[in-house]
Amino acid sequence: MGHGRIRVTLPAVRLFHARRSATFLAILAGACAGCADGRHTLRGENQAPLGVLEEPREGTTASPSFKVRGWAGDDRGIRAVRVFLDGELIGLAEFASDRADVTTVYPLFRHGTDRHGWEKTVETAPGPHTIRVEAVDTDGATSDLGTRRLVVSDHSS
Ligand SMILES: [Ca+2]
Repeated sequence: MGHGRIRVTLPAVRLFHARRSATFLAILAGACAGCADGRHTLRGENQAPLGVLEEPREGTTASPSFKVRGWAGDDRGIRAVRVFLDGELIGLAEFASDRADVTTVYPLFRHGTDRHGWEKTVETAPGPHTIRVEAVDTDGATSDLGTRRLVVSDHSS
């Protein structure tokens, strides 16, 4: 008594998989932190975003001002590409370049444009740093696009 444990029986789980009604999922989302912040993609058939952090490469040496670059796409659309420096959100990347190579492989991501290449200029102090990038789709689902460790040198190159 008083453990606060919830018992889920197998028939209930089967019912969940059998009936993915919007109402039922809304109730479930309210009870699940992962659903509420978009880490899970249980709502309907939305797919989590896809993409790659292409630059910088792992272990590289960069100048105090360097570019973070990659691409992102989604079945319904990308809302934002978030850039984290040493675990802190420092801003959003901008969609700055056309990536027909991406839309050729993933026509579903096109949404009338090839502009799926994103970039952000990062300025930071010399020393070791970690860059992490994640994409958020229009439904709020997030995907990790990659993490890179690099060393920032004390002079521009
Ligand atoms: Ca999506």
